[in-house]
Amino acid sequence: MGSVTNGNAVTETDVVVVGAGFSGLYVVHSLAKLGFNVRAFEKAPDVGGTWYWNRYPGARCDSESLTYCYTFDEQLFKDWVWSERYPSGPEVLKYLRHVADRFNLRRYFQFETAIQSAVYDEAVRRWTITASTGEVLSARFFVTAVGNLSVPATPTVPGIDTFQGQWLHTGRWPLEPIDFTGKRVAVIGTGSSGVQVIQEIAKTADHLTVFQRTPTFTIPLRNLPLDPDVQRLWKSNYRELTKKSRYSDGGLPFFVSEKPLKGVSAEEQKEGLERAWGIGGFRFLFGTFCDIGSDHEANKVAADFVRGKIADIVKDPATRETLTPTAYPLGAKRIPLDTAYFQVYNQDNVSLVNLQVDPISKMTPKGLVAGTTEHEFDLVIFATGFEAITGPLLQMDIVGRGGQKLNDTWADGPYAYMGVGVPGFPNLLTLGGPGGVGVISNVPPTAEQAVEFAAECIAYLRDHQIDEIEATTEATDLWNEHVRAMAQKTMYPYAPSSWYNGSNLGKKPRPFPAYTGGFGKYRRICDAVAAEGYTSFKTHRQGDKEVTGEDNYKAHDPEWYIRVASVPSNAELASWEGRSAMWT
Ligand code: NA7
Repeated sequence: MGSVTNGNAVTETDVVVVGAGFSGLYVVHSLAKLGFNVRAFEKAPDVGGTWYWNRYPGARCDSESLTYCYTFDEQLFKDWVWSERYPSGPEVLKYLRHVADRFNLRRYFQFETAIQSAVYDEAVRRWTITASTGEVLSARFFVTAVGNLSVPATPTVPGIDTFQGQWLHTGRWPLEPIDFTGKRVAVIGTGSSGVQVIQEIAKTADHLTVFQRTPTFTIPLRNLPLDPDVQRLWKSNYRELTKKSRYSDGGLPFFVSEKPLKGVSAEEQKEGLERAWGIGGFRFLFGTFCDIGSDHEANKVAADFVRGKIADIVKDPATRETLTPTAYPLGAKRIPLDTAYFQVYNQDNVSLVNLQVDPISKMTPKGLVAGTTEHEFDLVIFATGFEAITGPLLQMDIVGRGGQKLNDTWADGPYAYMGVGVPGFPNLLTLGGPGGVGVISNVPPTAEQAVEFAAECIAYLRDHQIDEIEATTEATDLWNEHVRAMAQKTMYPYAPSSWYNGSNLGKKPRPFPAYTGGFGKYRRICDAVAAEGYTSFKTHRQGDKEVTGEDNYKAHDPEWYIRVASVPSNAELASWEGRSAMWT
């Protein structure tokens, strides 16, 4: 449907969505099913979100395959066959393409198109959205499904343009494969991407030099071909496991220990940690002892255990010392999972540079200078991470009420009421946004919850003739306070540099941007807000002269959040399961 405004053709639609990753695909599917006109935009030539771009060798998800997929459609879950315990990047991409085909979702998307600006028109309570093609849209709702790790951060290194070799970022890897054989390669960065790519490049490069800023803890991945019996068993327990993961702390249906490490003997501590080390994955953090993430003494025992493993592997004492993290607790920074990360430093073709001693000052035609040494390379790889959380949102010029820019609103750090609504930006829904659980919980179930909350909210507003919804400053302030108080009980504030708080970009750390009370509890809070008819938001009913929602909301205090965040009863879980039928 089109109309003409001010001489320019303006396409009218109910909702504009940005992004074709896990959230984007599902929100488009959900809104279309609910009868809305949806237009969706994606910069990449196809679906996949961050998995479209992160094609570096060794790229792999560190959530297990059977948990790294949608659960909204039982048949989809049962039909798709995963090949390994953890999915490789290409396998995740193949899965998302299958989802797009299966539900015929590409028809809603315009690919290779960025949203350049979104300006809220208060007079008509709609967003005016401009795409890079020049198309202008008018939409009641603007839904961002842009992911938290999608805009790569490449440091500004003087002289980068003079380098005569090739340089790449792991988050924007070219489509054609790169052969490292016979090459002198640099990798800068030792986060999850760095650890994965280092392990691969070390296999074939003539020489690999790793430039490390902060030493990292890693936990073994223990990847394997996925046992068909395990996959069958899992699928036959689809309902039970899905329910568990939807109410779990991290979006994973695994056993979570309730036993404190400090409550058992040193032998039992060692035995529990050793067993989990053998199983691999994040169960090391959740399935061993419940106080590793909250008690500094317990954390130190687990961290010492990991440091002991590094000492067992790395032979050269100086390299071992540089690689061993000592300045922050285990889990304060996102822990990479590895296959043979520390082992590569025993190879003759791998060397390590400690950037805390020898910082990079410039790139030259031949390579780069760290400290007083010029290192020569054919290929320099930046595994330096992302402009996390805010990057993709601030790339769009989002302007709310009274000309207020999101860029300015978030100058001291990003925030959103329950991760989804920013005061001053009505009818903008930020899926997986700051203040939600997006950055610390398993992505697909988290994305499903965010989508279901947003889609149900938009449908509720339509059914109640409400044309505007906005997070209030009061409720948002209280929510932020609650989020910050919860984060103080964790190890996250003790990270020296972290993409969670933006300090990875050399900026002043911002408040921790996620709700750490657990995904299940967060879901309960969102459900309660929905059940109350979104009264903690301001709303405006069509035809009313003014925003009557002003006195319509009640700002929830932390006590309210804590109360509704109690563990659900089985009866409640069963009724939730019934409700989820609308999504299948
Ligand atoms: P991360 O986890 O942000 O890691 C980036 C790495 O690059 C990390 O080791 C950084 O050191 C290092 N880095 C960043 N900027 C620089 C500069 N300017 N100079 C030297 N080194 C630098 O990104 P990843 O892509 O590995 O992983 C992101 C997430 O994807 C991961 O957490 C999973 O959730 C999936 P630092 O530690 O900050 O000192």
